[in-house]
Amino acid sequence: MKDVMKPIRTLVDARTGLLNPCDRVTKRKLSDMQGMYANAEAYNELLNKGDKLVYKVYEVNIPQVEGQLLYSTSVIYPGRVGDEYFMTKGHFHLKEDTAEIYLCFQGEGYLLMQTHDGQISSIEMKPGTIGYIPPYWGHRTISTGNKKLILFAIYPADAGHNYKIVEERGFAKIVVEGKDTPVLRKNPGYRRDKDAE
Ligand code: PAN
Ligand code: ZN
Repeated sequence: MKDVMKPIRTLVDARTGLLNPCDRVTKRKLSDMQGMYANAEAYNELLNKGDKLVYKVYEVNIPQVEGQLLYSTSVIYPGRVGDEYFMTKGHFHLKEDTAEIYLCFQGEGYLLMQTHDGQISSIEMKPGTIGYIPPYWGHRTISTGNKKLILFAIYPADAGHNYKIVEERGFAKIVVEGKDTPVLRKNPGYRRDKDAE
C-alpha cells in the first residue's frame, strides 16, 4: 500500500490569525506593493515615512500535490494609501480551474474577484462571512475597518499563484474611502486582458 500521510491538528487564534503550529509566515510590506495602488504619489509619500507591514500570511506545510488541501490565515492591517485601503497583492491560481474558500474571523473588508473575460464580483467580508471563489476567478482581499482583517483560506494544494498577471494589469476595481462607507471605483490604471477583447 502507498505511504499515507498522518493527519494534522492545527489550532487557530481567531483574534490574531496565528496558527499553531505554523510552518511559514509571509510578510508583505508597502515596498512589496510597488505599482499596485492607484495613487503613486500617495504611495511614495507613505513609503518615505516608513516601510509599513500591509499583511501577513500564516501557513501550514502541506505537500503541494493534487488531492491535498492547503490552509492558511491572512492578516491584513488597517490602513490606506491615499484613499485606497490596504489590500493583498491578489492573484489568479496558476492552475486556473481551482476554487478557494475564505472565512472571515475578524475585521471588515472585501473579497474582490474578476475573470479574464471582464466579469467583476465582490463580497463584503465581516466575521462569520464565507466567500466562495469559483475556479477561474482572480482574487484580492481588502481591509476597510479599524481592526485587522483576519481571514482563513482553504484551497487545492497544487493551485499555485500567478501574481504577474495582476502586477501587469491590476484589478478592474479599487476600494476607496467614501463619505460614510467604503466605495468600489473603477481603477484608472487597469489594463484589460487583450485575449478577452
Ligand atoms: C490566500 C492568499 C493570501 C495573500 O492564501 O495567498 O491572502 O494574498 P496574495 O497571495 O495575493 O499575496 C490565497 O488566496 N491563496 O490561494
Ligand atoms: Zn488564492
